[in-house]
Amino acid sequence: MRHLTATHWGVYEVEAGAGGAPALRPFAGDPAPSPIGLDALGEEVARLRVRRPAARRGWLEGTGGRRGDDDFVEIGWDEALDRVAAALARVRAAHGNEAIFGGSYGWSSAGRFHHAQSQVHRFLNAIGGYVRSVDTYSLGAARVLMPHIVAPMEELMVSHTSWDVIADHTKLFVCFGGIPAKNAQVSSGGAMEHRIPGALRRAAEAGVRFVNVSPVRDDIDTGGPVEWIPIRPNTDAALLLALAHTIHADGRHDRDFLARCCAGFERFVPYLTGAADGQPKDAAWAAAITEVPAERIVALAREMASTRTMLNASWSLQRAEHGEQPYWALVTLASMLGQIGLPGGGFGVGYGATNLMGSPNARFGGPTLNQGRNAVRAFIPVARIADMLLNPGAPFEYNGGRHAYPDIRLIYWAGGNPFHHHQDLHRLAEAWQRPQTIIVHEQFWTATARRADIVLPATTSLERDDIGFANGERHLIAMKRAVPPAGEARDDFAIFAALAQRLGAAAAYTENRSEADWLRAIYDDSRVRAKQAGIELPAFDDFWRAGIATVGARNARPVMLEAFRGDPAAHPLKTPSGRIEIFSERIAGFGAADCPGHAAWLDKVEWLGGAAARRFPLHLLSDQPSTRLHSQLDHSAHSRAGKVAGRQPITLNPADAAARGIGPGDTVRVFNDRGACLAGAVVSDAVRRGVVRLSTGAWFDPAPADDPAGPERSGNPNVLTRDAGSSRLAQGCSAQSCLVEVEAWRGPAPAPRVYDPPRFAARSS
Ligand SMILES: Nc1nc2c(c(=O)[nH]1)N[C@H]1C(S)=C(S)[C@@H](COP(=O)(O)OP(=O)(O)OC[C@H]3O[C@@H](n4cnc5c(=O)[nH]c(N)nc54)[C@H](O)[C@@H]3O)O[C@H]1N2
Ligand SMILES: Nc1nc2c(c(=O)[nH]1)N[C@H]1C(S)=C(S)[C@@H](COP(=O)(O)OP(=O)(O)OC[C@H]3O[C@@H](n4cnc5c(=O)[nH]c(N)nc54)[C@H](O)[C@@H]3O)O[C@H]1N2
Ligand SMILES: [Mo]
Repeated sequence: MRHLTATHWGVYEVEAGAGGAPALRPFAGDPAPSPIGLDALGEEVARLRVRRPAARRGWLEGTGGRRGDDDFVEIGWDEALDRVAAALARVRAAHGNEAIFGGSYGWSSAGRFHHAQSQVHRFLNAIGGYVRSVDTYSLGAARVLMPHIVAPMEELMVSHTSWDVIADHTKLFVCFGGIPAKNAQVSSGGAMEHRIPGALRRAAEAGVRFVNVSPVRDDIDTGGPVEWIPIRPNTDAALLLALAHTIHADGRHDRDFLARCCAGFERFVPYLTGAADGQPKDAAWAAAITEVPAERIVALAREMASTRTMLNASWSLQRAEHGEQPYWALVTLASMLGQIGLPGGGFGVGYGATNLMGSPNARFGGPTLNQGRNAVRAFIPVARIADMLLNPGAPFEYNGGRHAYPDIRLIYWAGGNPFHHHQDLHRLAEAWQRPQTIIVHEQFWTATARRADIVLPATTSLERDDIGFANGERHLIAMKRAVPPAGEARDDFAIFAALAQRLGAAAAYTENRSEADWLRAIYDDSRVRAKQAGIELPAFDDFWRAGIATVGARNARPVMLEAFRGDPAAHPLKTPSGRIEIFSERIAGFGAADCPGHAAWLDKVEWLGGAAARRFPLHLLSDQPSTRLHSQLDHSAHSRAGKVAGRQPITLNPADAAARGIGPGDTVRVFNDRGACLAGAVVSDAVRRGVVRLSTGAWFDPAPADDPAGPERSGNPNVLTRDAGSSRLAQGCSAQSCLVEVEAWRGPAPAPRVYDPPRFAARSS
């Protein structure tokens, strides 16, 4: 029997394979299916499952020990649930719910009911609340900046001009950071029809000229020629300012658009021309910062002003120190070009970052689990977790406000992997020793599971019923259980229901509904919202029987900000002026020197033009991995096939490799003052000189306690990245601002150990 299952990286068909065991096949309805999930039922994946509840011995026996070094002891479910409930009750009684950190950031799985982050938030709300995290690692700087100057990121993301409009109208498409089809493999909830490879090909065939401004060449593939402008990382704001300078100096800025649709242009001009600070932001100035020749900058600006031009910034640009600035500069330049709201012109913020941007499909609010109300007000910007744990009570700034870090005694994590996603992991490992109790639900023995006090085994999507839905996709998927749970794994929902029962909150958490009741309820809610948006979804039973529901493609061809451009008074933006804010009084009023009132180039701690580059002369890009989603399925055959000698590949330019005596396939040590890791060398001129690329997601595998100075062994870039906010405005993750050195590793190299299942200790008492 065939059913469908949804993952973030695509829909798969579950069929009987050899010997009758279920096997996964690509979804026939997908024009470019992703291989990421095909091995999800493989032996390599199964051997790392968490099969029984397990407790850290020092925590279980009250003898201390260190998270990360200690043994685990397997225990029964009843004891595990009793101990977790008791730990929660103890912390609430002694310190209140303000001492529980339940941010639990992470992508978890695609199904919308068993969405672990929603489940853990709903559970913690049912028992009195928790300290939450705001924003995302994806879009820390942009999510805070963009609502002040144009519109919330969520709104922009779902309203990008569609790819068919681009093919018909765009003449010049300038992307900053490519349009990586590797990233568009995924969409939160399930990329069901992978559109980007075909869309790029059709646009190129229709005559769109693509220019890629990026430290790497291979983050776009249109099947045709693409001009590559190999910019220094983190300097896009300077280039964008110089493009704006040229357009202004030529008098080709669109005065009508600036007057009708924008606010504060006249307050930005003195900075642009240098009247304010003596430094014109001209092409010669930017050439020294960006290493893009001044003539190319001037010529590109003139091309932009004379033809229908789309500008796009990858999300990576804002995951950096002062990551707000390239986004603000992009919007500023697009406003000066005056093509915002015209078919094929204006700007995009993340074409290619996931499958969503540029989708033509109808929009409606899909099924989601209501998380309830949080009675605790304290929060942190998501990437400030180590600061919070290390500095309880310390002040921090965020979006114009002053706040204090809460004093956390208990961490609850389900559906995320902080020892994947956070920066400066050695610092996080220290901060992680502070709380009394750390509880983790996991499917696999990840680095985070290995640093918990108690790990509760969670089922995978293939082991439970759920509904797959993602913004901008054409289908809802009835995800039917395909295999029995591994070992004693339970659904997150079942685990929380049992805990809520012990804590007297069962009714608040479950509303006396079973899994089946919930699936029907969240589908029916969504069906009402769909109807309001003019979309007819089948009744739940028909949907479940058919296994899929298809939402018709809408006929309209979306153009971002079209209505606003047509009549800004009738369709004002949600900014203070109702218009695009080239100067923001509000942000200027926050008084943060690292995010002034208009787009600016600001010097950085770690970039190739700064003093730090004398010791660490290579800029590390830790981009998203092509062979997996973050750390998920890193142990699968597909991800492993992408490794070099068992480690994450690092790509070096031939000149940088030769200068260090490094050849393809060599094991190298990548290091800076924060840490070191081993990686496998790939030598390619697809990365510019001075830049190395080490994609994220190799499982964190630090040297053992008996070799404290040894390097991390699987190639995890987050032992190197800097743990600092993008600015006092947004406090976003700034992983892309990181300098390193690389050297050949001579002699035998320690093999990664993290892909071996843990060995369990016996209980001493
Ligand atoms: N250096 C650097 N670091 C980065 C980035 C970067 O560009 N550079 N990117 C950042 C970005 S944008 C992001 S979004 C983050 C991603 O960081 P995360 O979202 O934390 O990474 P994942 O590996 O997807 O972690 C999800 C975890 O949830 C588990 N899981 C899946 N389904 C379930 C479930 O149903 N129940 C339970 N209990 N667990 C489940 C998986 O096994 C996995 O361990 O990383 C960030 N880190
Ligand atoms: N296969 C796969 N796809 C994914 C993910 C995954 O883990 N695996 N993660 C998903 C998630 S959670 C997110 S948030 C998105 C992230 O999407 P992005 O943040 O856009 O992804 P990255 O791969 O980090 O970067 C995109 C490109 O930007 C380039 N770049 C980096 N720094 C600079 C710079 O300073 N200037 C310029 N001009 N270019 C630069 C990089 O070299 C890279 O080629 O991806 C999503 N897609
Ligand atoms: Mo992300």
